[in-house]
Amino acid sequence: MTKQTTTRRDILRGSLALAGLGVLGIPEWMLPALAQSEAIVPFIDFPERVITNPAPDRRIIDIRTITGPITPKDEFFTTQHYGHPTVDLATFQLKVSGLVDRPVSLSLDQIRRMGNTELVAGFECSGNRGPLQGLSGNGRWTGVPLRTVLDQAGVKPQAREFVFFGADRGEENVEWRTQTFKVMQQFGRSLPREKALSPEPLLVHALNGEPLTVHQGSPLRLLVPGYYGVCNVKWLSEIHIQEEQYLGKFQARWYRTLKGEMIDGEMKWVETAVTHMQLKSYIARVTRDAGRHKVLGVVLNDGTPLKSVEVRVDDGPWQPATMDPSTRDKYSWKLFIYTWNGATPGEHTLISRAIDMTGKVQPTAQELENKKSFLEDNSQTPRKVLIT
Ligand SMILES: Nc1nc2c(c(=O)[nH]1)N[C@H]1C(S)=C(S)[C@@H](COP(=O)(O)O)O[C@H]1N2
Ligand SMILES: [Mo]
Repeated sequence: MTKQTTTRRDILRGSLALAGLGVLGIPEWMLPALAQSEAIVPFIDFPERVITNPAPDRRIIDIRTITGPITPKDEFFTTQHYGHPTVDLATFQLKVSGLVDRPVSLSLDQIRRMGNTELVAGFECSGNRGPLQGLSGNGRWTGVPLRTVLDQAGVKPQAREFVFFGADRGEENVEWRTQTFKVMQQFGRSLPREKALSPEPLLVHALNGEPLTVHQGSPLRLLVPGYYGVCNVKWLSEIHIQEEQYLGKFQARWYRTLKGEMIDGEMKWVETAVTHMQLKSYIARVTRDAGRHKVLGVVLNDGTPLKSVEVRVDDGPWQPATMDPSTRDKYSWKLFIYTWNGATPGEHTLISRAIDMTGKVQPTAQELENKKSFLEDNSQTPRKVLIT
C-alpha cells in the first residue's frame, strides 16, 4: 500500500507539472496508478518469467508495471551493440570535424553552458515487438539543440551527411564481393543535412533531471525526437560532417527494413532505412475495480498528431479509448484508458489500434506479412486475459 501511495503521489507531481494542470484538473480515474481497490488481471499470453535484466548492460521494461507517462531513469530500457565504453568525464571533449569553417572541441561544461532545452520524448528500439514490447521508454531529456553546436563550427555549403560516432567500437567483418575484411569500427549513425540542421535534434546530457547514466550514454547522446532508438547515438564523441554518404554497418546494413509491396500487380521488394517511428499502440495492463475493467495502454509514433485509439474485445466492434490528457507533448508516449464494461467470465482477447490525423491506421500482423526483417514491427498486439 505504501508503495502504491508513493507512486501515485510521484505521478501526480510529475505529470501534472508537465501538463500544467492542477491536482483537480485530471479526473481521478484517468491516473494509471492503481487505486487501492484495483486488482491486476494477469495476461495469460505473457511469458511466465519476464527477465527484466537479461545482462548487466541490458534491461527491458515490464510493461505491466507502467504507472505513469515518465519512465523512471532506472527502469528505462537499455541496449547497445558493443557493450559500454569507458568515457572519462573530466577529459571528455565532443569533436566537430569535417566540412566546417572551424573544427571545434567542446567540454561537457561548455556544452551545458550553451543552453538547457527540455523535451519529453519517448522512443523504442526498432526491434521492439510483441509479446513483451519491453524495449521502449519515455523521459524528460535536457540538452542543447544540435543546431547550436553546428552553428558554432559553421557548416560548409557542400556538407550533406552528418555522422555521429559513439565512443564504443568493435571488430567487424566487412564483406565485399567474395572477400571478408576484419576491421575495427566505431558505432556510427548519420543524418542528412536537412534533418541535422532542423531545430529538433538535441545533444542531451540529462534524463528526468539527472545526468545520464552509463546505460543511457553518459555523458552525452544524440536524441532525434520521433526516430527509433538506434538513431540516438550514446556516448557521443564526434560529429563528422562530409559530402559522402555514410555506409557504416548500423546505418547501411543492420538497420534496414525489407518489405514486399504489390505495385501494379507485381511484388516489388523495397529496402528502407530505419528512421522515424511507425505508429504503434499496445495494451500494457488490465485491472479490475468493483466489477469494472480498465485497459491501460501506450501509444508512440513520430510525433504526427493522433486522431484516436480504439480497443476491441474478441470479435466485437472497435471502441474508442480515452487519451490521458497529461501526455500531450508531441513526442511523448501517450497513455490511453479503455473502460471495459460487462466483461464475462472466460478467456478474452483484447487488441488496440491507433489512428493518426493523416488517417494512417496501425496495421494488423497480417498486413505486415510481407515485411521480411523483424525491425519496425508496429502491428497490433493481441493480449489474452482470463476473467474469473
Ligand atoms: N553508441 C551507441 N549508441 C547507441 C547504440 C549503440 O550500440 N552504440 N545502440 C542504439 C540502439 S539500437 C538503441 S535501441 C538505443 C537504446 O538506447 P537506451 O539504451 O538509452 O535505451 O541506443 C542506440 N544508441
Ligand atoms: Mo535498437
